[in-house]
Amino acid sequence: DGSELVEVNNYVRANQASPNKEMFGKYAGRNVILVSMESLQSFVINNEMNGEVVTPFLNSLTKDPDTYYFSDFYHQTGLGKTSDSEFIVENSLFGLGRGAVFFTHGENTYNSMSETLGENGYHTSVMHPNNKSFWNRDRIYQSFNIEKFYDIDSYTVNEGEEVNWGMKDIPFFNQSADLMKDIPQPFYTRMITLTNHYPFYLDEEDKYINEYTSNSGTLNRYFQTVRYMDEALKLFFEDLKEQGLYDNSIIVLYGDHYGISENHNKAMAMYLEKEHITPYDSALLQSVPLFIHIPGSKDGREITETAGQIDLRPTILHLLGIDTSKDMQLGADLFSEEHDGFVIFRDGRFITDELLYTDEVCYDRETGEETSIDACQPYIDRATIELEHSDKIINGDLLRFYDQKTGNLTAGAGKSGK
Ligand code: GP9
Ligand code: MN
Repeated sequence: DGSELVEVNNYVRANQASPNKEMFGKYAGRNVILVSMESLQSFVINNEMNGEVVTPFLNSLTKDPDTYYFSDFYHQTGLGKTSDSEFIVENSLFGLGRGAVFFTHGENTYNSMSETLGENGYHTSVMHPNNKSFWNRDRIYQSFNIEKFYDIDSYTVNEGEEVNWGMKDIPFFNQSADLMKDIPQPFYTRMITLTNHYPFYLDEEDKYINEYTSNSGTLNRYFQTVRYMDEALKLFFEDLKEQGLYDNSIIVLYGDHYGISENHNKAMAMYLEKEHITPYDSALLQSVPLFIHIPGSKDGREITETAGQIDLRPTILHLLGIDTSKDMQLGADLFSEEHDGFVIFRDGRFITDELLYTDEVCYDRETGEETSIDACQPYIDRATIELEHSDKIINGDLLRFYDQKTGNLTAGAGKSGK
């Protein structure tokens, strides 16, 4: 019932991270282009595979004066995979521990980032060349108040432009940049790539590097599809410049979730030159890259703060100068001095700058040695509370009772609890 909202609201209000004064509003009015990079994990960044560079373009961004590169950033998804990452980014809440929230709670009331940006004069859209009803997107995007969904029907898939689950990334980005030029500015668009998807197949002409040489065909092909996506991103930046959209935009790139499951641990161990992949290693392998690319900023650098997808929404809104102090969010602005280096996974694992918790064991992050559970306990408690609060909001459809503009709890909330 609505009374749960009182408790959740108190927690969220008490735990807000105030924006970084220098960054707040620094890029007000810019377009925001988010790119969800399918199955991209951090282990390929600035790494080689049998002597070949895997992500030359993204590697260049890690050293780019206009890019904040977050190297200790993690996905927080569960079974909802891409859709969970979308949910987290839009709402700064977790997905659910069972099933996919996109399917189970598509009709809830939400205060999505799209809705907030819409209220602030932005045109909002998603670009993804797949059937619109996949993951129930068409339905929940209405609940998110996303103005336009450029689904497969907005694209022309020519002969040879399809692989794995849909349209190849290069023509996708190319046609998307064309579509973007006709969107009223400022706009917020969220693009979802598809080529780097299991089972990671490619046509011969799209293979820029060789396969890897382990016993896992999946991991072997993964390097090639990642390399292809990297090329597509490079070309997309060029398209944006050609369309005159580059200078006035913020481009945020992040991995949606892991691509290589624990079924391929033997092959991963070989690649990472380890004896085997431990639970401690597996948790760290959930790192996905995040790039916040701001043309002209000249303030770019690597940021090693431990963080997760849940932090994106307040970070982006604050860069645009939009206050989130009344939002029902569980993430924190990545540029805030009050951001805690702490990321909670959907399954209860967590990582801080000093600790790592998995399989009910507390590890020293630095050494990988087991340490006393007492060190982890405060974080275990906090992870439990935050996951529970998120679940309560979703399962109780509690945002029905919340007015984000005023921060007031409305009709029904709290009444039955008093
Ligand atoms: C489907 C695409 C992939 O449209 O987003 O979904 P995933 O299997 O990665 O969740
Ligand atoms: Mn995905």
